[in-house]
Amino acid sequence: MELIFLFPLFISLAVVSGWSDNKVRTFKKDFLFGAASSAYQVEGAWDADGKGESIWDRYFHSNPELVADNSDVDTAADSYHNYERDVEMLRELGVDYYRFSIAWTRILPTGRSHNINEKGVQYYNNLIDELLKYNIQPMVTLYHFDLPQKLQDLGGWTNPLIVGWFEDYARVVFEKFADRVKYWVTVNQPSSCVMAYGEGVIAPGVVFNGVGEYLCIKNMLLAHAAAYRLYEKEYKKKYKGSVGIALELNWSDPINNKTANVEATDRYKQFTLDLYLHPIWSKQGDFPSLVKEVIAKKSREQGFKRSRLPVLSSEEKQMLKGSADFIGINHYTTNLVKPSKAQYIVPSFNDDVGVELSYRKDWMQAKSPWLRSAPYGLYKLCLYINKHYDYPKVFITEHGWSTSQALWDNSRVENLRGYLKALLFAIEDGTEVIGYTAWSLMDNVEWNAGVSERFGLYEVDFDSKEKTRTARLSALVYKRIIEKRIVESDWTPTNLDINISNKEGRVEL
Ligand code: PNW
Repeated sequence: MELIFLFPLFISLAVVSGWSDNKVRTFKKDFLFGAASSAYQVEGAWDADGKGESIWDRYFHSNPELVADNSDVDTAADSYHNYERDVEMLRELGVDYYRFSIAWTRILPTGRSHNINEKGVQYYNNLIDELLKYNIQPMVTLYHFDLPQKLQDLGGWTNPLIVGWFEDYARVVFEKFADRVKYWVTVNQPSSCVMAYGEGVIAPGVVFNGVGEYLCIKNMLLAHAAAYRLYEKEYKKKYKGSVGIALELNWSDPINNKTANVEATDRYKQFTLDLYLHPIWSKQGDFPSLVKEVIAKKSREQGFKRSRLPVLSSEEKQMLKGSADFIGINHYTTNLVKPSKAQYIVPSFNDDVGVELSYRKDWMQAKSPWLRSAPYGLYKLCLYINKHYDYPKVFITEHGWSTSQALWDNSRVENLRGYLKALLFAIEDGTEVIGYTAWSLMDNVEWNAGVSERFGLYEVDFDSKEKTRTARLSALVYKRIIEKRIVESDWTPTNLDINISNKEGRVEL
């Protein structure tokens, strides 16, 4: 692998990881700290109390061998029965909010809104009320990968009618919970469309490279906008909440300064960042022109009569533009980029982007093969967003690190500290960050990886009937950061005992 580096990359590494000055940077009092999970990954109880089947239920039940470690994904961390303990953990950490998602099929078993499952509604009422009892704000994600199977039977995210189905679902959720929920995330990571409807390597496993993913992306963005507009029109005045979308926004740099690598990196950014940001936050709206041109040209050369990237009508562009109160940033890692040789399936998203990714060998490696620690990437991502989209409000809706099961998770602590320091630099340089969300509150079903890659601040003993949760070192360090509002480089507790955090200094929202 080529590892010759760009001069600017060196500079930014020095600025962000060198921390050459001795200035102590603090998180202001009103900066929010939280932790996250998602329904499928923690709840279990996949068919309890009238819950309908989701695409992940179907996907794993029909192909059990796809769960890498053969773990019990149907039970997961059993948060359906353990939500009180989950809230207790949040109180131990002293966080301001909990980001969790609603399982569409728990509330609407068939996906359609004519049939509401009140027991499912009750579960989320219980969770929300338990959080609020302790002054922890709920941040609710409407959709985190678990589509009702019934809707998948009609094409799922590739069917444009899903925009309406999602709006109807959002209305039910807002009617039931908007009186108590002030932070909303419509959809999590439309970039997952590539694996879900292009490569078919996650649920629903539709292999339709180069076509399916773009239909999914368009419809998911429009579904987001429909939910945003609904809230704006019918709930915002009364409840004054904010609504955003969570995007997977990782950083990338050219592997070296050769023009071809710089160009490839620009293209990669447009396909992985601007594809989602541009329709919502740019003045012009629409998909980025480079993305439109590349896909249109390739489609023509491949014999298609029209571009594989569907167009956005002027009405759709209008609906999307400005349809968010904040950018939810899910940031995990950084990649180095060079152009690819002809090596991908034609047509496919990867062939359209046309790059090959690598990384620096000295970037710490997580348990997940795709995940390496390069904190400067978060800093540079924030600056990129500020430059291109004029200093929008951002919420770090996810950032995290995977390890083995161990409780003394020193690598997670190092990763957490590094990224929070980078975030403090980004804030100092003008980024408007509302809050930071650690992924994840607890170990959970890491999709196809089962429970073999642990992301939790709390370990979950999946072999125990109770799914016992135990604080890791990172939980204590995170708690301390939240209390002190600074990132110390060397604090280590002598043991892993953790108590309910006292709420002094906690902001009233
Ligand atoms: C997120 N990447 O997915 C999801 O929102 C979570 O459900 C998931 O558990 C978590 O991150 C950890 O994987 C991502 O390749 C998957 O950079 C892959 C990437 C980023 C986010």
